[in-house]
Parts: sequence; C-alpha cells; structure tokens
Amino acid sequence: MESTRNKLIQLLSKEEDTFISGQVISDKLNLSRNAIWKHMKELEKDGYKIEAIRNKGYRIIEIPKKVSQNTVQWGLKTKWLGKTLIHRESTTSTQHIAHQLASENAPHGTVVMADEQTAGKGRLSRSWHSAKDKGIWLSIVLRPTIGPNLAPQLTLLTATVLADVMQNKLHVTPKIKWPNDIILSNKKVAGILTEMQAEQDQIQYIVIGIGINVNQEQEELPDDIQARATSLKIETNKDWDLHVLIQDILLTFEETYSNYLENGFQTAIKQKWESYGYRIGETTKIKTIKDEQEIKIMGIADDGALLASYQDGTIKKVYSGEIDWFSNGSK
Ligand code: BT5
Repeated sequence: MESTRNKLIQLLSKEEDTFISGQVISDKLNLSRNAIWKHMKELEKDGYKIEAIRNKGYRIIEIPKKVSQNTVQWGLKTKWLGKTLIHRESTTSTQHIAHQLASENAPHGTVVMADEQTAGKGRLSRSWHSAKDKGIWLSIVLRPTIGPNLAPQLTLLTATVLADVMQNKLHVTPKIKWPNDIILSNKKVAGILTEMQAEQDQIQYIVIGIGINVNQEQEELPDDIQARATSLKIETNKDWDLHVLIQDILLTFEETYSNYLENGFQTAIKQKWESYGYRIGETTKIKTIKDEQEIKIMGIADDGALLASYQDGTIKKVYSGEIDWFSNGSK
C-alpha cells in the first residue's frame, strides 16, 4: 500500500523543477491545506529541502542522501524497471524477499533494495558481506521470454551494465571476470547472483542479485576478503551517493535489456562483454566440479558459456567454474 507521503513525493517528482500548487495537491491527494503543510514539515525532517512560495506552491529542491523508496524513485527515468520498489533497512538477503514476492506474482521489473543484509548470498552457498549503508545490495525480478538454457546470458548482461555505469559515470576501468565478478585494479568490487525458477521449458521468473562495494574504506572490508576486494571509494577516493548510482544502474539495465531482447545476445552483449573481459587471451587455471585445468581464455560463446582452449588443443565451452585469480599457467 502506498502511503500518502509516497504519493506526495511522486506527485512532486513528476514535475521536478516546477512548483505544484497547494490546490492541485489537495485535489489529487484529497488532503486539506493544513495536512499538506504537515506532510511537508515531515519531509523536511526526513532530509528533503522544500521550497514553498505563496501563490506558486511547493517544489522539492534537494532530496536526502540516503536510499529509500522515495529517493530512488525521485527522478528515476526508467519505464518499467523499479516501478515497484521495495526498500528495507535490514534484511537477511534481498534475494529472499525478491523470491517471495515473485512467487506471489510481483511484476516484471520489481526491485528490492536493502541498506544492510545479515545473510547476503554469493554463489554455491557462499556468503556476501553487505555492510550497512556502505554498498548497493539489490535484487531485480524479471519474467523474461527466453528459454531457461539462456538464463546465464542475463548474468553477463548484468555484468556489462555494471561495467558501463562504472566506466561512464565514475571514469574507472572495470573488467569482468567470468561469469559474475566486476574487477577494479585486480580486485573484486561487485558480484552478481542469478537465480531462476523454471518449469520445463519455461522461465517463471529470474532474480538477479547485484552487490557493489561503494563507500567502504580499505580497513572496513572484512579480513577474509581484504586482499581480493575493493570498493568504489577506495578506487576513486570519493564517496558516492547510493541512490544516484542505483538510478544509473536501473536505467542502464533497462536500456541494455531492451537492446538484448530486440537485437539478441550476440549483437547487444557479446562484443561489449569481451571488451571488458578479464584475462582474455591469457593462460590461467579454471576450477570446475570435476577438476582443475590450465586453459587459455578465448572469450564467450553465444549462449554465455566461457570459451576455453585446453592444453590438448581443443576449445570447449565451460558453463560453470571458477577462474583462478592469480595463477599464470606459463609460470
Ligand atoms: C557473488 O558470488 O559474487 C554474488 C554476490 C551477489 C550479492 C548480491 S547483494 C544483493 C543480492 N542479495 C544477496 O543475498 N546476494 C545478492 P560469488 O562469486 O560466489 O562470490 C562470493 C565470494 O566473494 C565470497 O566467498 C567471498 O570470497 C567474496 N566476497 C564476499 N563478500 C564480498 C564483498 N562484499 N566484496 C568482495 N568480495 C566479497
């Protein structure tokens, strides 16, 4: 249920720079002038700066620098992604909430965000550190019209989205380590977790989890990942507004996803992914459930698999595995 406060912010954010008269607000939201004034005072307590001018009305001139449904929705330029937006201060995992909502018919494009996760998930039951207010921890519910076998493409798509936003907005040089890590200065800054609910040949829904370390200092990263993890702040020496980055990610995701549906993986994603690819053309080790082998990374295949050249000269597709960070096979 949307609160009057949310409706008020949505009304004001539609017109961003222009004033909205008390009369219009009163008519649209069925509020008395006095009630409007009280709501405005409450918004100011939440950190919104509101300009009120007699005979003109109200406009928001500054929003608080924190993540909430309102701050992310204010100025969000997407058509469908994040139109249903859920925010929790603390949760076990945004994946859990997204799965729950998806199984209750949440629409395509629902986004769940949290300030903190107490049981953040990585792949294969690994954990994901998600410190309060320090990063972006969000999940997207999608109902794609592709076959379940193509779901891994969405992980690669998401990786190009994160890399594009980092490169274009933060002017850093990201790399994508197959299949789901975003790397800056040889360290992991973000990870992606794609989970699917499918029946036979049909996807019911997919939940894409995105975790990005944003404003941690080096010493704030947990000991067990210190050597291999970084944050956007460590890389750029700057604090970043989480809600603004989330908006950039959602808009870029929506544009990339439309391009993917219209033009296909090969045209929309593959080449871009390879331009960001980590250690492409290099010899390294890959660990799969079967074994660990020395390979040369050739690129990715049209279905999203890794193309690996083995020592016996064969080139094979790898669907699941872990590329070694540091090993160099030729050493
Ligand atoms: C991932 O798994 O990289 C997927 C991460 C997805 C996290 C998001 S946050 C929103 C949504 N809700 C969730 O509960 N999850 C998703 P994987 O490739 O398995 O990497 C996990 C490994 O990365 C761990 O075993 C650690 O070594 C390392 N790690 C854990 N937390 C990290 C962090 N904050 N930064 C960098 N590395 C981390």
